[in-house]
This record gives sequence, C-alpha cells and structure tokens, in this order.
Amino acid sequence: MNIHIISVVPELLESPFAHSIMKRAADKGLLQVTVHHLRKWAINEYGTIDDYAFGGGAGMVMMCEPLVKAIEELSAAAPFDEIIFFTPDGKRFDQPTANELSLKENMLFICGHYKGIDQRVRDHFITREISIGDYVLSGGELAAAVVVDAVGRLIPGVLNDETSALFDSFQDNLLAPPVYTRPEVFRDWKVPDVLLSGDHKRIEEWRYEQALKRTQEKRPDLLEGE
Ligand code: 6GU
Repeated sequence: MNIHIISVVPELLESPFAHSIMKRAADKGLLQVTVHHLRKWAINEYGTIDDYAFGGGAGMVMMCEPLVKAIEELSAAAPFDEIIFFTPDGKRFDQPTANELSLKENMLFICGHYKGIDQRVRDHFITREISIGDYVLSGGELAAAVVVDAVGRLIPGVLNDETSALFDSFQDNLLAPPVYTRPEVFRDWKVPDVLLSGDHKRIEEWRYEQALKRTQEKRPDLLEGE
C-alpha cells in the first residue's frame, strides 16, 4: 500500500511511522508512506499557500492552487483510490472505515490547517473526509498518523500473527477482555484461575463473557446496534 500525505508541517509525520509495527510494515515493503511539503507547490517564491477568507473573519484558508497542483502532480504518477481530507467536520473514523481503507492500494491524505482548505478543492477532488473525534486539533497531521497506523496494521503480513487483528477491540463490536502475564501472584493479586487451567474452551468462554461485561460497563453504545 502507498500512502502519500500532503502537509504544511511534515516534521509532525516523521516519528509516527519510524518505529515498531509501522516500521516493520515499511521494512517488509507492505506500506510506504511519503510525506510531501505543500510549500513545494506554493504560489510564489515566498512560499505562500494560504490567504484571507472571502467575506472576512479570523483565520487563513489554504488556497486552491497549491493543493490542486500537488494533487494533479502526485496523481499523474499513479491514480489514487482515495483522496482523503482530514478535518474535524469529516465523518468520524472507526474500525469499519479502517478495514475498508486497508483494502486500498494508493491513497492521498491531505492535512488541513488554519481555517481549512478552499471549499472548491473539497468539492472537486476529495473522495472522503475524516475526523478522528469530536474535538479540535491544530491540524490534520496527528489525525492522519492515527489513520495510517490503524489502517497499516490491518494490511496482511504486517502483524506477526495475522489473526491477532481479528481479536482487537471493536472488530466484533466488543472491547477486548482483560489480559495477564507472569507472575501468577503479584503482591496478593492473583491471576484468574481459569486462565491457568489449560482448558481452552473454558478460557474462550471466560474471555467472551469478560469482553461482554466490559463492553456493557464501559461502552454500552457498542451493543445497542445489535
Ligand atoms: Cl482530522 N483535524 C483537525 N484539525 N481536528 C480534528 C480532526 C482532524 N479530527 C478530530 N479533530
């Protein structure tokens, strides 16, 4: 999978993909993330990429020309399956969306800043608008990093044990059950007996009950659609 990201603060996108599972995905050739600085397509030698909003009001708007030039130049190399704009007024990102995006080959992510981007870019080029939650970030970069991580780990071969993504919280609308590791007793807190029983059927039943209980307690909204 190829993901291109257009940003005015590309430094924010250096570290998130350089470690751990995202690094392994890159090293294995399964996920390539390329970050482009929007200034490269600035309208003048001063690096201008934004301007005042027509109609007035505080805040700058990212201009059509740099964005459209960037989109057209990058699309010419290989057409994009999706051109996604990160914005707090987008559709809330969730696991089904991550699953869907994990099937794409070539995507372009555009990170907004300031008061957003000229609406004409949204109208004519953007295939999907994503928000990562109901709060405002200072730019789309951290949101884009969240989506790259959530999507990247679903690409077959990225996780060591491919089944492990199947048991993630949310994949079945349930939160994951509690987990424990050695020692069996820490202070006087003991690991539940069933997990030490070696009885895999009982263990699976226990895990399912716990997942259900946790979901009822913490996120009853996840069960309501059932
Ligand atoms: Cl995608 N962008 C910004 N700026 N703020 C957000 C967001 C995105 N998602 C939630 N808040």
